[in-house]
Amino acid sequence: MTTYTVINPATEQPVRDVAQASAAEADAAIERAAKALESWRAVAPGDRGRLLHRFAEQVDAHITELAALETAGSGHPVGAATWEAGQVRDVLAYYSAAPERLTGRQIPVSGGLNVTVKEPVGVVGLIVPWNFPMPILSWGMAPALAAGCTVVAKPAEMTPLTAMRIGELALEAGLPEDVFQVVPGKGSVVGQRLVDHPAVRKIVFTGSTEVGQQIMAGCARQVKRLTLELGGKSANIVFADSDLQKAAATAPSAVFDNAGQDCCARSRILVEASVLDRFMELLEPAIAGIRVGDPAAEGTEMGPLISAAHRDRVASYVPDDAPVAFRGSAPDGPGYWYPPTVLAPVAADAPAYTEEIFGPVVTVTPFTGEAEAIAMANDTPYGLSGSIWTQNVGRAIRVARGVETGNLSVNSHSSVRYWTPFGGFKLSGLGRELGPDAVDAFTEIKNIFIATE
Ligand code: TAP
Repeated sequence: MTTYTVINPATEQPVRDVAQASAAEADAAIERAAKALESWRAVAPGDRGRLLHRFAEQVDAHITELAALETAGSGHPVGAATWEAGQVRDVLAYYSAAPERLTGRQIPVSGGLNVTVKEPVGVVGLIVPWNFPMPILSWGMAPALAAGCTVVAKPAEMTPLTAMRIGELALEAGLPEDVFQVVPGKGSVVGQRLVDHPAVRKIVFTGSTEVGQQIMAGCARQVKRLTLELGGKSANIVFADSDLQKAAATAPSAVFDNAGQDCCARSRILVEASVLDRFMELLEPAIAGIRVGDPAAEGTEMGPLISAAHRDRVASYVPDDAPVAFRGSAPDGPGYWYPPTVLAPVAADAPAYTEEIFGPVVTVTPFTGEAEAIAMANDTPYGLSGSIWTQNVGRAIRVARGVETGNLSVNSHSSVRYWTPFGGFKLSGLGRELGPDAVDAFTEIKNIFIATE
């Protein structure tokens, strides 16, 4: 048996050893999920909803425990981790209402009656990244279970602890055995079995575009259903007529949430040239004011990066001759710390401007006029998130329609709400999660003609 030692990124101390599933153990979990599917899909919709609601309540009763686990195992500030655990509860509660609303249609035909029913797609394989272990687990898990699917979830190797605990809470809430299983292990082993095993009928993958492309190719072999939530390089567009104070004050949250390890990070700030200097004056204190430190301490806003290797990767975007405009602070001593860093001016072909950094590094670049702002925002293979700051409603809508991205905010840095659809354009992904239609993505429509003559 191989094990993985989860490390606390803030202290570099071991937290817990986790047994890694083998390919055979992954197969066994998938086969148990396939068996459990028959009874789970047959549970009356109201009862399935009640079980999901009990699951939500069970999570609610363990928010503090889950948050502490995430802080220790992933380095998330405890306030953020508490919010993330609360999101698992809320997503479960939201989709607990869905089973009774999974209705089909009656379609007029001659000589009979045509009805459609929504059948659960089958066993769902959920492959989760390390950056938001709890919310992203819940985004796939809750609608899949509501649709009557059974779920085998593979957490990221580095951050399995909260998913494993949520798996236990599901059983404590009364979900039948094998309806929701968490199988820790390597992507190349457990993740690959989820992609390759024919009993898995849908993959929900969140992670890098590179691995997502491999997974899509693997799913193609079996015409397996697939949702991909991938990388991003989003723009935060600030027009001269905006509330500059607010735009600058919230820009750090738009990019440095979770130490920038956020697919929605708006890591390119584009500022109308006429207000660039003023914006930079306002941004500097906002960056200096970010409270970076012990994630277990109340009030900490930014913790460490996930690993030493990831910190090295982030640092490689800021070589010694990088145009650092200003920086925030970071603790000394153990922990994978990296200070919030603002780069300006950056060349349009600089890797820091073109590639997803997934760390606390942001670039600031001027633009002139609406058309250039849209062109610059779209000059990336990604299209996940984005923000627009302007007092002109017409411009806000024009620019929002022009930017090729799945999720935008106007005069706000907020990007994800579980009751609204979420997903990407271009290399940022395929399909939408969350919102009222997410359960449909875990069903197949069956069309039945009943002759009356
Ligand atoms: P990846 O390295 O792609 O890993 C994601 C998951 O895939 C992990 O569980 C990983 O397992 C697994 N995996 C790796 N190779 C696999 C394979 N061959 N077959 C099946 N599964 C495999 O991403 P990451 O570094 O964890 O996460 C960062 C990336 O995710 C960023 O690009 C970020 O933008 C993106 N992301 C996107 C979103 C949305 S919603 N669009 C949200 C969060 C993150 P191991 O942990 O064992 O490697």
